[in-house]
Amino acid sequence: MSAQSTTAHPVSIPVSRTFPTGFFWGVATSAYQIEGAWNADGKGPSIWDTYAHTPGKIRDGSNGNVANDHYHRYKEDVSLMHSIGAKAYRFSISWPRIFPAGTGQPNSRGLDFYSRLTDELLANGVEPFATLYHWDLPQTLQDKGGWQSRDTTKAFGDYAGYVAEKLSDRVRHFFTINEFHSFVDMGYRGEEVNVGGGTVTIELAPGLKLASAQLNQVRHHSVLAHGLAVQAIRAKGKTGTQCGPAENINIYVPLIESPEHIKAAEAATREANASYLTVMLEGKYTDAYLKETGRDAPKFTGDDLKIIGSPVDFVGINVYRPMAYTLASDQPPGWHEVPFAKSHPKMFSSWHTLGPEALYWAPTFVQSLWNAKAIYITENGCAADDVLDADGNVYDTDRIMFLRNNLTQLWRATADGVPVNGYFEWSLMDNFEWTAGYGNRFGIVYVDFKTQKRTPKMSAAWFRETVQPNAVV
Ligand code: PNW
Repeated sequence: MSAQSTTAHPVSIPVSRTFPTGFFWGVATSAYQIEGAWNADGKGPSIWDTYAHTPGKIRDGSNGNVANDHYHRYKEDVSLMHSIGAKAYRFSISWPRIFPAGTGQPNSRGLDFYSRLTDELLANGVEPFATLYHWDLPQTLQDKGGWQSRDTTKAFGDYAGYVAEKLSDRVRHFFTINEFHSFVDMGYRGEEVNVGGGTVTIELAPGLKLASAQLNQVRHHSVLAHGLAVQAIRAKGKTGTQCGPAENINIYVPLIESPEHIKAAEAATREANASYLTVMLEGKYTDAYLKETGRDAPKFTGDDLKIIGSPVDFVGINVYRPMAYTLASDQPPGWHEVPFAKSHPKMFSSWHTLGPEALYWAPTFVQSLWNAKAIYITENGCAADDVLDADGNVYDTDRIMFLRNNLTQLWRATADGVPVNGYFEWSLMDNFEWTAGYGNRFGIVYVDFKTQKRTPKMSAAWFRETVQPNAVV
């Protein structure tokens, strides 16, 4: 076929898979992972400063002291967001920048940073979405028991109310807490994750190994803190300020999509999230959870449950992978988990089993189980072993494959009428990936950590070409 005939009959790409009008296409980051400036302008230490400074905790011996130096380079980073077409940005606020000791006197220089960042975002047409807790607890509070102490829940509510009061004239959406399940289960016990052919253990700060009863109490405190924050934001924020959680939902995916297996996967999902999303959205623990935990169940009052179940404006969910595939079973509890095949494909991170259908079933079940009015995909993305090519590009074919397949499944959910209002790609740029250090690159922008030079990867070009027609093709 000649070049001429190709021109005469160009391949046409039908733009049919469009997302709802006004869909927020965003990118996400978190404070400790990008800001650096760990002790600048009056900031107090957080548990992540302490943990990363402890030898042996981070795989490459690194820490977040400098990270992406975003604290000083935020203008460049916002203009990067603008250039790759992002319409929204989900960032987190570092609690110990605002309250260096967790409670008491606020530090105005800390708040000023987020105020300047917000102004810069709005000037660039990027909508700010702020997360109030992305794991960097003030060390002073950890020294008093951290999330094992009920006092921390009150301190969090007070901090949330203060930030809402100061920023809600410009920030209209707040996420209370990021990934309850991760920071509690991985931080206070360490978690074994099933992957094809084995398990990997993941730990996060503060790196404790609590027994079940104590762990369940920390879980309870995390959702109580969320509820207190929701109430504080309502009390102190401008009218119309919206808030909700950002949880990494444990999603069970039906291996075969027929009604009985779908129903089984939905029931499994509700139970698998009993201590977090289910109690926040139903205002009570499931019978099965209380029975299963028995003597180790959390201690709580009826008032606690009312606070925990405070109505939210939206449900944010982080979706990276299916927790498991399921099939219906005639044995209780009505489903059984199908282990991932040994050769089941994975992405670069040790825990990252590939299963794009999770991005269809997660919002679908959030609506069917809890009748959510609005849903945000607060994180989705993957790490890759990215290299800067001699021609200056990063050809991250694996990430583009991952995003295209995931977003096709998300589109399918919106086409079915599931109210998904936005999607935040994790992450805007390579950053400090917790215990994996700087080796696991999650960005759609490449970062040379020696020079701080940012280079958009091919996936950033792909992202822009998705945002522009508001469709995944
Ligand atoms: C999330 N898993 O963590 C966090 O919110 C981010 O800070 C982090 O950088 C990002 O995802 C990538 O890891 C996760 O085991 C940790 O499925 C573990 C899992 C998922 C997300």
